[in-house]
Amino acid sequence: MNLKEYLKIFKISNLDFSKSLGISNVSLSRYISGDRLPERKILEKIFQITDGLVDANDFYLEKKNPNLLSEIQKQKIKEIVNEIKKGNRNYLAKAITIIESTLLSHKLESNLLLSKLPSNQNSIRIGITGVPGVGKSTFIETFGMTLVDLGHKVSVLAVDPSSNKSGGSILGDKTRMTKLSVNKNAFIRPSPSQGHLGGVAKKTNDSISCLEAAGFDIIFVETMGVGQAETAVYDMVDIFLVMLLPSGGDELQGIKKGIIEMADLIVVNKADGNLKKSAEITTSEYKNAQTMISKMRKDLTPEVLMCSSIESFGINEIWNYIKKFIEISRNNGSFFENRQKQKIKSIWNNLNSRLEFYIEKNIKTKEFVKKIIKDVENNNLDVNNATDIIFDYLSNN
Ligand SMILES: Nc1nc2c(ncn2[C@@H]2O[C@H](COP(=O)(O)OP(=O)(O)OP(=O)(O)O)[C@@H](O)[C@H]2O)c(=O)[nH]1
Ligand SMILES: [Mg+2]
Repeated sequence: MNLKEYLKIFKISNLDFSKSLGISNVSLSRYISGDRLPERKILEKIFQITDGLVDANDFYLEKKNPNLLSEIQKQKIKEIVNEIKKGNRNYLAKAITIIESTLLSHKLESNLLLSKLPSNQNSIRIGITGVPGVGKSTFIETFGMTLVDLGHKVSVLAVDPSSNKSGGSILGDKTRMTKLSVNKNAFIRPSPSQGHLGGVAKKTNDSISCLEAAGFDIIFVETMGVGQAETAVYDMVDIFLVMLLPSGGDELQGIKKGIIEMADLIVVNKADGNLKKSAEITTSEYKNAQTMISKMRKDLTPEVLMCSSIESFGINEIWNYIKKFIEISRNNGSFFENRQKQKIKSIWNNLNSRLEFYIEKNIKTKEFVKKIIKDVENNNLDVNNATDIIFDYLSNN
């Protein structure tokens, strides 16, 4: 990190910093502006005082630092931020495209953009999971339209890293959300289909920030009840809804173990026609089982409700429960506490996924690492020693 950034982030004045270095404020300004390079002793001191965050490279490489945005780029981001705040959908789409891009220049733009967006604590983030075909998209269409009619601005995102169809699974879902997808108070975005779950989750989290800054107060995040995406979605929403088919237990339905325990709300869908009776039975079975379920972040016992997304039955009860859940958690503070925790958690999640990427690109490709792997394959080196050698290299790098 360069020194200027360091002082800004840690809110240290130039004067105070120059004093701790034992140099004049003028000398420090010259180092910061790049007019002069600090001598070795000063570099070492800076390294120590900043806990290694500012090192010699940050001075020598400063002049050709690619990590800087041009004035034109900064201006562009400023314009996007302003337009997003006005609720401009085209700019919102532009912003999300930048967030989802893998180009380095876009990454820098995206960081600047996200740092300028106002946070919005008035929104409700609703996660929805359930096996393919349970009716998540149809439910979001019906429920979403009800909310739009009540004056809300509704957005729909998806986390589906397994999908490599262009545009992700929601593209197909747009045909399930025919009314919502053309409504000016709704915004539907397919899952970023490239990359690992960690990357997709980060992009979804960042998109949520854009949508909230644009005034969307209801954010649906849909994911399939298979794979690992549920936990990622659970960690980005205020309330987590698990949708079930009107027959059989969760194992029979193919719902992964542990998902039911995460639910703040269970909804048995398709309670219509000749499925209604089984929906009632499934609902009461789950209601009875609820007493056994551990509460993860709840002030309410998770509710089990029944609905038909096609006939719009049960939708109001679901909305009332969500409102009650959010109101209680806002009043007792757990809503805000949860969002704070989620923010911190995303730092570690983002770091993990960046580290994974770094190992893939910069470590596995090193000749000496390849040699170590060969040695392990030939039984000349054991796994623990190999791991230690590579980790030592990684942590000293
Ligand atoms: N009878 C009945 N059918 C429904 C209901 N909701 C959805 N369906 C049907 O169930 C099928 C799957 O619906 P989707 O909304 O695409 O399900 P999904 O959970 O989003 O599926 P994926 O996105 O593939 O995971 C469609 O044929 C819907 O018409 C309902 O309330 N009643
Ligand atoms: Mg769907």
